[in-house]
Amino acid sequence: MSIETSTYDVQAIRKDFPILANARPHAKPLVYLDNAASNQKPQVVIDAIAHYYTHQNSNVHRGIHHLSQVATLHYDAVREKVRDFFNAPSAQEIVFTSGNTDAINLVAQSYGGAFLSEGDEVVITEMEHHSNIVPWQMICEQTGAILRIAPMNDDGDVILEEYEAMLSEKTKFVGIVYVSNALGTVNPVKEMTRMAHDVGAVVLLDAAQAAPHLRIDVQELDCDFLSISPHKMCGPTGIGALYGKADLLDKMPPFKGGGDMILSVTFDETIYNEVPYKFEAGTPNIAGVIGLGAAIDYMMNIGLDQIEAHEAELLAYGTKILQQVDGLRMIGTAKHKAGVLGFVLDAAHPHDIGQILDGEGVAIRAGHHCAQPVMKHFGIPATSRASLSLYNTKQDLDALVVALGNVNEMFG
Ligand code: 7TS
Repeated sequence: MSIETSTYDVQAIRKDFPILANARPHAKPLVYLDNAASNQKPQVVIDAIAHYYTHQNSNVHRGIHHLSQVATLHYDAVREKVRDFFNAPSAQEIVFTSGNTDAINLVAQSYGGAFLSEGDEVVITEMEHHSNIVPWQMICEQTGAILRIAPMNDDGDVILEEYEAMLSEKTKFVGIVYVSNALGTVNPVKEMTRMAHDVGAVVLLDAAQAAPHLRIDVQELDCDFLSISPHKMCGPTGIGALYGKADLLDKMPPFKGGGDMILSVTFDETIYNEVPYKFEAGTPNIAGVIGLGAAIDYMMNIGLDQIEAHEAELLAYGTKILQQVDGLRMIGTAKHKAGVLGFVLDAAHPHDIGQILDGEGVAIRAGHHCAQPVMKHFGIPATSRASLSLYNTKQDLDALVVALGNVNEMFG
């Protein structure tokens, strides 16, 4: 790969992703626009995982033998990479989980279970992914806390005045999606966090769709927790990472019990390990962590600002050319968006669109995108969604528009 500082060499980047050339769905070149669901992996990530299993495989934090020490060294080194990626103050504030969903459940059950009580309020927005809704419904049911929903307008922007008015001394927790997976809205999370802090609430940012596209600085945002979904950022599946402020993680009880999360166990008493190990019970996904480390290196080598600029250009281009398709209506028209082009077409149902596009090698997602309240807001069962990654090109979006023209012809 040769990335010059002044130009973004997307063709060189594409060569890093073997699947982009290898996969030929229905004997067509692959146009992969389902990156919000999961994006593709560069060879360096695939190699890092293979290298780990070929040369370093062993369990971590328990062996005095050479391989276990090597595996532990590489595993813990990734914590430092994630710290750097988030600009977190300390690597101890990074907890590895099995995914973004697992990270949110950890916070809801551990923090919520310990610190929410009857009558307390938890505020989330109308545009959350189900994984930042259901864990809060569950913990509210368990504790008697009340879940409140900050509404959005028809562009897909949170109505900030209503959000602010909803916050009070009763608000103990606020969960906000940083970038909506269904709409692409980039929420003003720094301002929303400040508003929540003004009433003493603790804030979690769901950055599953932000981390692939935007530079994240947890110190600047001042959020209390932030979760990511590495398989949407060139990393493997089955691994997640949670940032949490040290003082909060310290006072939270463990989420899961088992090996590695303890200092000592007797039948009378168990003393828990320090953070972050207190939250990492059992043998972790070591290969997944190694792959995440390689993915972060890969993205940082290209440059997070360069990725953001490239994708912003694609998003503007895609928005412009999609609007030229007959009968197409964008769902999600916020001013500040990232990565996502959601739409409906008069002529056909999203599932039919998805299927016809698939026949032409164009992979998009059709459905409710695990954000059913968003669909309800717009009074539709589903949308079609094209979502971007750092290797996409204007040609990919041109292919999408040509394929949508074919849908219109078939159904028109
Ligand atoms: N939060 C947001 C904003 C998401 O987009 C997703 C996954 C999750 C949480 C859950 O992450 P996971 O990695 O634990 O599953 N979003 C999508 C999507 O848009 N299409 O498939 C998965």
